Amino acid sequence: MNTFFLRHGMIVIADSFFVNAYWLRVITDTTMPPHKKNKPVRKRDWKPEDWDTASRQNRSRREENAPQDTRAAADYFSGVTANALVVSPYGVLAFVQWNDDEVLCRVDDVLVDGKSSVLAPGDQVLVERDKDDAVIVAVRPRRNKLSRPDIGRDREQVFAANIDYAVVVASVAKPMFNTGLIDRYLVAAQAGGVTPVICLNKIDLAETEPESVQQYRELGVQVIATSCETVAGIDQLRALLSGKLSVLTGNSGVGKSSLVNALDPDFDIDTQEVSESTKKGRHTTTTSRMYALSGDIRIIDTPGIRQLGLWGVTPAELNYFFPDLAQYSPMCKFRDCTHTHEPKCAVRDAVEQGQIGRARYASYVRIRTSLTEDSQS
Ligand SMILES: Nc1nc2c(ncn2[C@@H]2O[C@H](COP(=O)(O)OP(=O)(O)OP(=O)(O)O)[C@@H](O)[C@H]2O)c(=O)[nH]1
Ligand SMILES: [Mg+2]
Ligand SMILES: [Zn+2]
Repeated sequence: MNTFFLRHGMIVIADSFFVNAYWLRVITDTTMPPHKKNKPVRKRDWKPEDWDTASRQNRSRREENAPQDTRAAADYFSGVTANALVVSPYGVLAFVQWNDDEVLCRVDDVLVDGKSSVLAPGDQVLVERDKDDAVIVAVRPRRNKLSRPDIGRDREQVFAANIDYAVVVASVAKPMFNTGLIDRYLVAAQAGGVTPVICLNKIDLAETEPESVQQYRELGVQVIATSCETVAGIDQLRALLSGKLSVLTGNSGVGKSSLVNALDPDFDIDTQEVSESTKKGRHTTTTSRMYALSGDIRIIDTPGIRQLGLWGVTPAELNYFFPDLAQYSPMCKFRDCTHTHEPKCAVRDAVEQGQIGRARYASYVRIRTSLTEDSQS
């Protein structure tokens, strides 16, 4: 729990570092003065493609209110001209990159839901600033995003927006290489419209690469092997990320923050050893934050996540986010085959014949079970 003193002496408690995107609202008239109360706002979804991010319970009601004509809606939202980039949301405040400065802004009420704003690092925003105050009053439609369900609440948490690459960091050891988590991140990236890249870190700790890494290359996912200790692979990662905005995601302790420090030696952000007894990270990074590194690299460091939930993916759709499985599903006897128990299932046959990796199939089944449980709860 963190406290912040505002200019007016008010204390703001910020207890949620991830960003909630349930009520995504855009102001109808972005030229309005920021402090005017009861301004005419319209509750809107972010953009037509994002309507599925609405609360499942409220989805139909919200769709009724949404603009009917997709083109008209896109024009409506694209009217916001951004002049700053969100670096780090912080409850009802947010740091933004404004020209070359980093400025702490208030977030206008229309972009706040409960104790936190709906903003995420990478959001392009309109800031109105006078000599005493800086207020974020509007936000551009998102090109893409990486998100998950907000724990215990039926809404979405977006942890990075408008990103070129989702860098899924996994360590070969300490903590143990975990394909289950990678598979979940790959689904989340595809669901959010983001290109994933796998960064296999801590390669100084193993003689050989884990066998299952090759399957990701075969799926067309770029894999970069790195070590923050020996700096192996860091140049390659730097070249990939140059000129881009990316997000580092993955389990706690895999070395996300260490990679930021390795990419730019001018940085020295907090990192912490993995616990000797549990072999797990200690959740050192507690808030998502964008860094501007040398070499024109912008990168969002995020806190490690133990179990990544998936937002906006139904059990029936999951198949499509596993392209290695999906290529066989048209051959299943039943069109709505879940590939878990049905007879004459081409996917399970392909697993038996070694054409689909068993671990990938196991991930599919595990994720499907969790999505089915979620949709029943
Ligand atoms: N041997 C080795 N250790 C590394 C490497 N990269 C990071 N580490 C160590 O791993 C530990 C965890 O690194 P962090 O960068 O804090 O990990 P993180 O992913 O940011 O963790 P959270 O912030 O908790 O999500 C630190 O002790 C690092 O020094 C590497 O390539 N090789
Ligand atoms: Mg960290
Ligand atoms: Zn099947």
